[in-house]
Parts: sequence; structure tokens; C-alpha cells
Amino acid sequence: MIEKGLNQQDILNILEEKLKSDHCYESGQILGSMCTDPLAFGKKVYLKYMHKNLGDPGLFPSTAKLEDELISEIGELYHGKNIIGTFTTGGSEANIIAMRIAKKLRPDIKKPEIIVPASAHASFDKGEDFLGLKIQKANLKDNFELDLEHYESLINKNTCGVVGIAGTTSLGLIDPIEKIGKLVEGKNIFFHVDAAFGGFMLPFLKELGYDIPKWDFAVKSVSSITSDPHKMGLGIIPTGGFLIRDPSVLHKTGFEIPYLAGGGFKHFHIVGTRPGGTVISFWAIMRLLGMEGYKKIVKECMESTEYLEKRIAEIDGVKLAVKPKMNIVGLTTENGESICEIDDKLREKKWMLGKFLDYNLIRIVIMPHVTQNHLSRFCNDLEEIIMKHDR
Ligand code: 0PR
Repeated sequence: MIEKGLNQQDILNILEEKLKSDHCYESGQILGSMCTDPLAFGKKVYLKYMHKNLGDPGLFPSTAKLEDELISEIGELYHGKNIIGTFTTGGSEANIIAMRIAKKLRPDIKKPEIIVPASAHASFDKGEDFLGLKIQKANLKDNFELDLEHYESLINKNTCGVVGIAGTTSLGLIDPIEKIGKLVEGKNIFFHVDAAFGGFMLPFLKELGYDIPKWDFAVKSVSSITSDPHKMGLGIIPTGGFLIRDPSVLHKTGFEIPYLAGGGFKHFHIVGTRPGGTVISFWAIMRLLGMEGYKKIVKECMESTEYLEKRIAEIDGVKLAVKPKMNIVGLTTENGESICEIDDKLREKKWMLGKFLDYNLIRIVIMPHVTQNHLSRFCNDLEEIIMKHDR
């Protein structure tokens, strides 16, 4: 701890220097991230309201009401009525909340299990660890789609929950939510859909005419959904979302902190103090963009994705792992060689991609900060790297 405070400009200069190795979205070189620069208006609203604490809704009842309204509005976008839920620190917290509810709703099961696709996000492994339950991983087929037969074979008397993913982390694929729904219908098994990424892509893709299968509350056995504003919603970090169909679950499984909010207030969260400013900011962002604004952004991302697909097809040595369903592109080698060396060389040139070793692929997420110009430069560098590698 320094003895005497510094002046503001000196502090800012030191910070600038200390943070200089961080990558920035404007460079267009952050290609593997599911986050992006939040909208300027969203930042402005956040700055105004960042002192609000949703952990104490008794102090901020209007913010709490705004949160409920916004959850219900997003629930309607997902074909639900009177949906309740909460904003979270992100998709991980939302998924862990869902896993806890699945466990809590089945106290009759002594060794609870939750079935997830092998493509599930790491947050489910964390949930397994925190909650002392077991996750069963269903295999993927060679084309990276879920092996539904294997999935079904994992359902047993200890299954308290099942999970489907609408926008997988590695490739943006959509699990067969309706078919999973059929498997658990009438079985008192909690069905959670992880649309952390897809939640702010799929409704707009559908409106744009893309062929999107049912993935949300339109599937009647879907119990809850994760959907993150801080990914394609363009919200401020941290804003994740958890939505649940049956409001009585809050009363059955919620935590109560008697000294807060005058008592009687129940909540799902893992955290206590939590930001209200990000939620208010997201309320403003949804109003600023509307369906039209999101559709325009998603359309541009998809056009860039299609451009990248075309360019990759022209480069010998690499290929798409699968045809993209949304703005996530997986690249792998044509001859089955490890993709690691190519990824290392790309990183030397500051192209920052996600690497999935188990599938030997590198991931590009075409977020709004990535333009066709950036992708063109990226493909030129990729081509050069491969040519040198082959020599
Ligand atoms: N579910 C899915 C399907 C996800 O893809 C992710 C995160 C989560 C849940 C968890 O969300 P939170 O990270 O909000 O808890 N997917 C990204 C990933 O692992 C997260 C991310 C975002 C990583 C930006 C890097 C980055 O720069 O790739």
C-alpha cells in the first residue's frame, strides 16, 4: 500500500502502461471470444447506475422490478409466458443454478445425476464439483452432433436433470431440443437448455429466415434456459441470464435471507451483492436496438461468417469442422495433423483464437467487432502460415 495518494493523471498513465499487453476488440484480432465491446449507450447508462445493488432488493425495489420485467420480456422472446428468473454473473452461474434446482427438486434421489452432451461448457463440470452430483456425458457423433441414442441410454432412475445446448461453445451447434424433450416428458426430470451464446442469436436468425429448430420454452418440457446478454446481447460484463418456466420453483428451492428486503424474499443466486447497473444498462440496450437493431447486427455477423467460409474453402490445408449454424466457425486441418502449430503461428501474429484440443479445432467467433476486412487479413496470414509450414 502506498503511503500517500498519487494524482489522477499519474495513476492513469501507470495503468495505461501496466495494461498494455491486453488485446483490444477494435484491432479485430480478437477472433475467439464470445464477448465484444458493449454498445456505447449501454456503457453510458451503466456509468449512471452502477451503484445499484440487486443483492438488496429492499433498497432498490425499482431496479428489482425492472429486472423482473426484463426477464419476462426475454421469456416472451423465448415463447414463454410469465417467465421468472434472474440476471447472473454469466452463463456459468446460470448453469450451476439450474443444476442445483434439478438436484433440489428430487430429494428422493440419493445419488443424483445430470446428463449433458460431451460438448457442454466447463461450467457443468464445475457444477458437478460444487454440488456433489454426477454428470453423465453423452457422446458426439463424428459430425459433432449429439448421439441421441447414447444420450437416451444414460437416462436412469438417478437422473434428476438433463441438458441440451442451443449454440455449443466450440462450434455453435444446436442440440435436438425437441427430441430430448420427448425423452424426458412426464418423467419428473428437470430439462435445462444452455443458450448462453445462442440466446441472443437464435430468435433473430429465425426472424431473418434461417432454418432454426425449436429450442426454447416452445418445447413444453423445457424447464429453464441460460441466455447471456454479455455475449451476443451486447451487454456489459457481467450480465448472464437464467430463466425458469415454473415460478413455484423459486418458493420450493430459493434461498431466503431473513434480514434482507424486510424478510420473505427468496432468490436463486450463488452470489449476494450483485450489479443492478448491468441489468439497467441491458434494459436500455434492448430498447435502443429492438428486434430490428439486433436483426441487423446478426445479419452482418452472418454475412461475415459466410465470407469466412468461402475464403477458408480456397485455402489448401485447412477446412471447416462443420458447416456453421451461427457465427461460430471451427477450423481444422485437412490431413488430420494437429492444429496447434498453426494456432501458435497465428498467435505470434496476434490473431487470438479459441483452441479445442479434444476436437483438434480452432474457433473463430464472428462477433460484431470482427469485420470482413479483418477476416480478409486473417485469411491472408493463415494462407501464408500454411504455405511456410508445408515447405
Ligand atoms: N455456456 C456456453 C454454451 C458457453 O459457451 C459459455 C461460455 C458458458 C456457458 C459460460 O458463460 P460465462 O463465461 O459467461 O460464465 N463461453 C465462452 C467460452 O468458454 C466464454 C468466453 C467468453 C470465453 C469470452 C472467452 C472469451 O474471451 O468460450
